[in-house]
Amino acid sequence: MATFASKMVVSMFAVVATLAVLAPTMASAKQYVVGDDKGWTKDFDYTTWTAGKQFFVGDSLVFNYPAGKHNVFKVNGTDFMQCSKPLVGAPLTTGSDEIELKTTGRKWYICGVSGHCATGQKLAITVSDGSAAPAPTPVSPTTGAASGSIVSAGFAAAMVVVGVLGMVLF
Ligand SMILES: *[C@@H]1O[C@H](CO)[C@@H](O)[C@H](O)[C@H]1NC(C)=O
Ligand SMILES: [Cu+2]
Repeated sequence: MATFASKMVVSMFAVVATLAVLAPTMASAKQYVVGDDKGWTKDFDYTTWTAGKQFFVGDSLVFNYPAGKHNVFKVNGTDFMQCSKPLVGAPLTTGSDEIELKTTGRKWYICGVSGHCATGQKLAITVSDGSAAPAPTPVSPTTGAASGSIVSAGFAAAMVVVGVLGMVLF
């Protein structure tokens, strides 16, 4: 026969397991201020700034700069390398331009003010699929990045079933 305490334990299993399923999808989107305190400026090494950062779909970039001094063009890899403005399309110019990363892949941005890109005012990032992110799931029996979340979701779902059964049976 079940005590109140054992029912509590079983219920908590269900709660924890449910959270384990939901946690990866609740992973909050990050907002990256490009260049941090320095913002979007000339003579800055944005390659160093991106080092160690992982960008996922849903995250966003914010380009901060004094409006009028700089701008933000989204360009392709060729234009990025050559620091050339795109033939079509207008730049962002507000001085606090937020760009949501909606798709995966390589993304390139440059300042279109003459000469600025050549000093380093250019940003290249790679955006990954958020669902492939290695999710920190403490109940996961494996540490595999891609399979881990699937395995842990299955494991958590099983724990929910166990939890519900437990509550019904005892
Ligand atoms: C990059 O964009 C420019 C226009 O800004 C275009 O002329 C060029 O063909 C593009 N290159 C690639 C590889 O798509
Ligand atoms: Cu500039």
